[in-house]
Amino acid sequence: MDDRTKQALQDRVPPGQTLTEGFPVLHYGSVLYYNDMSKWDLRIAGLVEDEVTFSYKDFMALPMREFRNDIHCVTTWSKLDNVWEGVAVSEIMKHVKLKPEAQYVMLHAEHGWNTNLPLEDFLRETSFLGIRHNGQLLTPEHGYPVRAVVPHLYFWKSAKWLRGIEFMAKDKPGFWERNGYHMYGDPWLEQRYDFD
Ligand SMILES: Nc1nc2c(c(=O)[nH]1)N[C@H]1C(S)=C(S)[C@@H](COP(=O)(O)O)O[C@H]1N2
Ligand SMILES: [Mo]
Repeated sequence: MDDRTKQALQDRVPPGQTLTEGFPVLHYGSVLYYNDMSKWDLRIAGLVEDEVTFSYKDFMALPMREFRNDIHCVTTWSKLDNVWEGVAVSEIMKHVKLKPEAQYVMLHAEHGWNTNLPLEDFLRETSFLGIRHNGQLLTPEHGYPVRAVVPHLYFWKSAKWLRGIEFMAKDKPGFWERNGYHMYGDPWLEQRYDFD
């Protein structure tokens, strides 16, 4: 690798992060294994005119496309050049009419795990609900069947085993945020923890 290529890669790595080639598995609690997708749904609720629920079949019929990104975990690993397939958040939002007070989002996963982020970050064109990573269906460990991916924030905001999207007027801490992680989590600003 020449120096310019090396520098170009290095410019994609936020401060305090180290590149990994693997795909570490990180979460609180146990991995979910589904055997009956007829019981799975994704519920869109909170400050919406009408709640929307996607069954697994409905969800899988939504338009999917490829996304490429770099991901940055707060525990200091970064993984470049991920190739995903998923549903753009903008595609989901075609089915949802937000109330004007909606400013924040809570992503709800299985086991009551959740994470918060501002609405505008959720709505970025780089945010999506992923079903495949590097050509493979998500494994149970990585959030099968559907995980959020919000690549411009630390990877803890990318909820695995996603089951709900809740729109809120005010920010509210999710699971790790209640346990000292930063409310926003910008990797370029090293917004890791919020202890004072
Ligand atoms: N449902 C759920 N999603 C989660 C977590 C979790 O504990 N539960 N952990 C987050 C954290 S801290 C990270 S770093 C990433 C890790 O995703 P990976 O295991 O696919 O690498 O998932 C995020 N999504
Ligand atoms: Mo993490």
